[in-house]
Amino acid sequence: MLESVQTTAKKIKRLEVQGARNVAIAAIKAIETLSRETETKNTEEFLEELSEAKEILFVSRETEPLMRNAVRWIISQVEKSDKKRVRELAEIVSSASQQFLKNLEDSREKIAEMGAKRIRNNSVILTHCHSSTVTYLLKKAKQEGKSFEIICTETRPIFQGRVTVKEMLELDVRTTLIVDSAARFFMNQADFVLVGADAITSEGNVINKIGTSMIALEAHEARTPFYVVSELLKFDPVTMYGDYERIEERSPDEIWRNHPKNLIIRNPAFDVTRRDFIHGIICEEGIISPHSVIEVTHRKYPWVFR
Ligand code: RUB
Repeated sequence: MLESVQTTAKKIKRLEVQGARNVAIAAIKAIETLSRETETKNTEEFLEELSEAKEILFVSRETEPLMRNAVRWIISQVEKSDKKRVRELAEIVSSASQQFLKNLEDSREKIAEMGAKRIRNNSVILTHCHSSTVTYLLKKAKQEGKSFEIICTETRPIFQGRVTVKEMLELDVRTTLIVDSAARFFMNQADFVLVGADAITSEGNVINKIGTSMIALEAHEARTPFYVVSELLKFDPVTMYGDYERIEERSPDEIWRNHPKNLIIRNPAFDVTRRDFIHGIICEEGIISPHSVIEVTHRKYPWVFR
């Protein structure tokens, strides 16, 4: 029964599903499919199966609190229900999943509406990696008739920048691709930087694709505003209670296949950008300072802290 969950987890691990939001959506759908097809006979077995599914999904990528918050919330709806029949519990999973997805959709819309206002005609925006939330915001600005330019880093080692580039060209946006190390060279040409997020910590620091923090430092030095575009549900509550956000380390083969023996290759997928370098977080509650992230998340999603 857990096969479909295993398949989704493999796709997430291999980056066939990429970006925090898409990872969360895939995990939610896998949980929903599992509960629709389950052969468990009672509440205990059903909850046990959901818990196993949760573990499989959580280890597929360790720096993905949006996925964890989503799956935890959906399972909590089942746990607090007084229904006893598996079919009824499965229906709860299904409606909770739909509700969560709808909330994600609404958040993305609000983020895009507010963020697009920051884009003026002829703005030049630098971005890193591929964030579906960032590209949705840019699409919104384009639909509003704004004409702007984008500079994308290629994003070694997996080249997610090429995904961004293709989406921008489809929108007919003037697009320039640069190597990651050219970000400082072009920073003075950018009006601002927009990047996505995988995780937001209780201190207001942001974890995103490796290289993001370097770009933030460069933006700071060049006095170019650096914005993070993110749903608040990327907040990770464990960081509030002492744990650090774990940073996924991926295979060295992504960097160099058939590399010389005895060579050490390190391949962290993400890095931490300190709040001091973040101009603002563009989220569903507005454009906020990283300092207020706990307060705003707590007001909007109190259950995250339970
Ligand atoms: C993707 C990445 C994205 C965030 C946000 O890394 O760092 O900026 O996940 O994306 P990877 P979104 O390619 O390793 O998944 O806005 O789509 O949630």
